[in-house]
This record gives sequence, C-alpha cells and structure tokens, in this order.
Amino acid sequence: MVDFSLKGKVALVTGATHGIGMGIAAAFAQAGAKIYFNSSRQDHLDRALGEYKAQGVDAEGCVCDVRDEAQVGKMVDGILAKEGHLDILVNNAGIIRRIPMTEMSLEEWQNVIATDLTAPFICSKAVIPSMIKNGHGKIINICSMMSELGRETVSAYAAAKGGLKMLTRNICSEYGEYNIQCNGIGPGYIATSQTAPLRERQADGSRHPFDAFIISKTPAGRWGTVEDLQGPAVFLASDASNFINGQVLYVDGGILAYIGKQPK
Ligand code: NAP
Ligand code: GCO
Repeated sequence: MVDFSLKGKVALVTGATHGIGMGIAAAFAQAGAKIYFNSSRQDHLDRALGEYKAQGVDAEGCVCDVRDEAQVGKMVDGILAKEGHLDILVNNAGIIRRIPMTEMSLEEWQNVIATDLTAPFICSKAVIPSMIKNGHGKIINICSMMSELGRETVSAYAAAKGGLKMLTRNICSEYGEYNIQCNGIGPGYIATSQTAPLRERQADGSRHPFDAFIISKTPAGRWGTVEDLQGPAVFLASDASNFINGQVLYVDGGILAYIGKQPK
C-alpha cells in the first residue's frame, strides 16, 4: 500500500504565514502532520495563527528570521524539546527584488542571497543532526523557474534559486545514506502576493503585459495556484517518495517544456 500519510510526523515550514508556505502547511496537516512555522514578524505570525485556526489546522508558530542562525537554532531546539523529532523541513521563506542588476545595490543582492539561499543552508544544517539520529528526514527546498531560467531584473533571485537547486543535490549526496531525502519543488508562476505586481490590472482594465506573457508561456494557459503545489509537497514529504532524492519537481503547468505560444 503506497503511503502518502504524514500521520505522526512533525513538519517545520519556514515563512508559512501565507502564500505557498501556508498552502503546503495546511496540506501537511490534512495528511496528519503536526505543523510548526515561523515569520520574521509577530503581527504576521498572529494573523497566520488565526488563519490556521480558522482552517482547523493545529499549527504552532514563532518569530524567527531565517537569516539568523541563532534564532533558527533556538526555533529548532524548541521544536525538538517539545516533540522529540522534526521529520520534515520545507525551506519556503523567500523574497524577490526585481531590479536591473547594474542598479541593484550590494545590500539588496546580499539580502536576497541571505534569505533565499543561505537561510535554507542554515535551516537544513539545524535539522539534519536530529534527522540522522532519528534515522529519517525530509527536506523540501522551494526552488523556482529561476532555478533553470533567467529573466530581466531578477539576477539575485535567479542566482539564489539556482544555488538552491545545487544545495538540494548536495544535501542528497552528503546525507542520503542516513535515509534523508532532500528534493526541491519548482513552482511555475503562482498567484500569490509575491507575484501580485506582475498581475495587476492596467489603468484601462487590460491584463498586465507580464500576465499575458506568462499565459502565453504556460501550456496550461493559466497561472498556478497554491493548491496546485499541495499534492506534490505531500508526496515529497511522505514515505511514498523515499527513493527520490536530489530532484527538483517542477510544478509549472508545462512552462519549462514549452517554447511559447506563437503570435497570431
Ligand atoms: P510570499 O507570499 O511573499 O511569502 C514569502 C514568505 O516568506 C512570507 O511568509 C514571509 O514571511 C517569509 N519570509 C521572508 N523573509 C523571511 C525571513 N527573513 N524570515 C522568515 N520568514 C521570511 O511568497 P510566496 O509566493 O508564497 O513564495 C514562497 C516561496 O516560493 C518563496 O521561496 C518563493 O521564492 C517561492 N516561489 C514563489 C513562486 C510564485 O510564483 N509565487 C514561484 C516559485 C517559487 P514574513 O513576511 O511574515 O516574515
Ligand atoms: C518573477 C517571478 C518569478 C516567480 C517564480 C517563478 O519576477 O519572475 O516572481 O520569479 O516568483 O520564482 O518560478
């Protein structure tokens, strides 16, 4: 019997105060997992706790900036002290800055790298020792189309997400022998607050040019939704995927396979 259940598992989903992270956390809870999540801000945390409760999700949260190794260590130690195990880590927290590279400050570059690449290193380093001790673990890194493709104005983000794909492969290489599986999910273009600026209606009511562009580049002919990511995330967090390691599962509606709709 294929086991997609997460019953008895403890999951930490970073940055799961809304968007993709909250969707994944809710799906994990539905599959039986106990949920922990973090936010860099108390107000976001409080709001998210209310939303989880309204969804019937038993989630615990803490204020933790994923870029801060001491805060991450305290968060993980707290979960282990309470639960005794931390079975699933989803490195979801992330930011993007859309700035032409030559106009991007070093500080802006370093902040994106710190959040989108270094933080997954910090969080993974914090959870792996207990996963080794417990004889199993799942790490899921939220990658991106930009793990494979570039585009104007997202140099730091693409560099980070490309690096995250290789960190995924390296965690697989170093810790696969301890029954730890580290895979990535590469969402396509998903309708969340992070992509809201790319979907804003124009003054004349027409679609944002980028919105129309993505529709033309996606065989599915639509933006993805958080719900599109829930099944793949549960699959990679479950025992059903124990012999999958170091892979990035692209949930993109076919973007990476498609040259794009030819102009009429
Ligand atoms: P989002 O709505 O902007 O959510 C990002 C989350 O990251 C927020 O909950 C935010 O929490 C958290 N976060 C940011 N910096 C943090 C920090 N220093 N410490 C702790 N938490 C932090 O974005 P999303 O669209 O759901 O994206 C989630 C992940 O999917 C990101 O890694 C993103 O790169 C990736 N992704 C998104 C898309 C897409 O089309 N939307 C596609 C591919 C990949 P607080 O602000 O409350 O701290
Ligand atoms: C952008 C978008 C993308 C998505 C996602 C695609 O500005 O191009 O924000 O980067 O967030 O990463 O997979």
